[in-house]
Amino acid sequence: IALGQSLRRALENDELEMYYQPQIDAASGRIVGAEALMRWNHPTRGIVSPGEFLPFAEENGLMLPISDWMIGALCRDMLQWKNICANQVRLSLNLSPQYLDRGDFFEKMRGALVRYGIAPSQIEVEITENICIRNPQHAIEQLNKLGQLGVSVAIDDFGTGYSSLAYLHRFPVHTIKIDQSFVKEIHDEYGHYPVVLAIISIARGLGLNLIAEGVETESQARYLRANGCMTMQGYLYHRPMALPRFMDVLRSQG
Ligand code: G
Ligand code: G
Ligand code: MN
Ligand code: NA
Repeated sequence: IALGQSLRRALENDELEMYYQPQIDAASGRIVGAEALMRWNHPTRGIVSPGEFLPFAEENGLMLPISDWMIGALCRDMLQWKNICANQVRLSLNLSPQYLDRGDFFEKMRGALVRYGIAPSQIEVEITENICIRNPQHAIEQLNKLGQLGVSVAIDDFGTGYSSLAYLHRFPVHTIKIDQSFVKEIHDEYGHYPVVLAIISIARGLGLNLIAEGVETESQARYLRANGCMTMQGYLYHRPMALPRFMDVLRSQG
C-alpha cells in the first residue's frame, strides 16, 4: 500500500535518519554505549517510528536496502563522534533476521567497517531470541559469522521470545538486554522482582554483560543497580536523539 511505495522513495530522498540513545554506566554516570534507532522523517506525517514502517520494509523487499543504507549511515556518523570520545562509546545496532539470512551480510558489513576505518570491537549487534526458532543451527552459524567479524552480539528483548536458554551458552553472545516490559514492573526499589533477578543471575552465571532497557524511574535504576545490573538505557537518562544532539551530549560529559 501507500506506505510501502513512499518508503521506497524515502530511501532515495534521504528521509531516513539514525537516532542514538545513550547507555549509561551506573557507577560512573558516563555514557559507555549508544543504541542506534532508525527514524523516518516523513514529509507529511512527521517522524515515523520503525515499529510502524519496518514491517512494511520486511514485506516489500526493502529490509535489505534499508539495512545497507543504515550500516553506511552509522559508519559515517561514528567517524564524527569518534573525534569527541575516541573509542570509549560503543555502538549497538539492530539487525533484522532477514538481513542476517542474506548470504553476503558478512562481506557487506566487513566492507563498510574497513572502508570507514571502524574497529569491529566498537560495534555490538542486537538480535532477538526469535532468530533461533526456525533453525538453531543456522542461527549459530550466523552468530559465528558476526563473531568472525569481530563485533559483539547482544540478545535484545531478552526473556520475551523463544527461550534460547538451552542454546545461550553455546552461542557466541556477549550481552543480554533486559526487556523493558520487565523493567516496567519495578515500581518499588524495595520490592521483589524475581524475573529481573533471574535474568541478572543468568547473565552473571554465563559471564555476560547486561543492559537494562526502558529505565524510566530512579527506583528502577536503584533496584537494578543494587542487584548488580550496572548498564542502563532509558528515558530517565536520555531519549533517542539525532546525531547533532547526541554529539552535544558526548561533548558535555567531557
Ligand atoms: O525506537 P523505537 O521504539 O521506535 O523502535 C521500535 C522497534 O524497532 C524496536 O524494536 C527496535 O529494535 C526496532 N528498530 C529500531 N531501529 C532499528 C533498525 O535500525 N533496524 C532494525 N532492524 N530494527 C530497528
Ligand atoms: O526492541 P528494542 O529494544 O530495540 O527497542 C527499543 C525501543 O524502546 C526504542 O524504540 C526506544 O525508542 C524505546 N525506548 C527506549 N527507552 C525507553 C524508555 O525509557 N521508555 C519507553 N517506553 N521506551 C523506550
Ligand atoms: Mn534494540
Ligand atoms: Na529491546
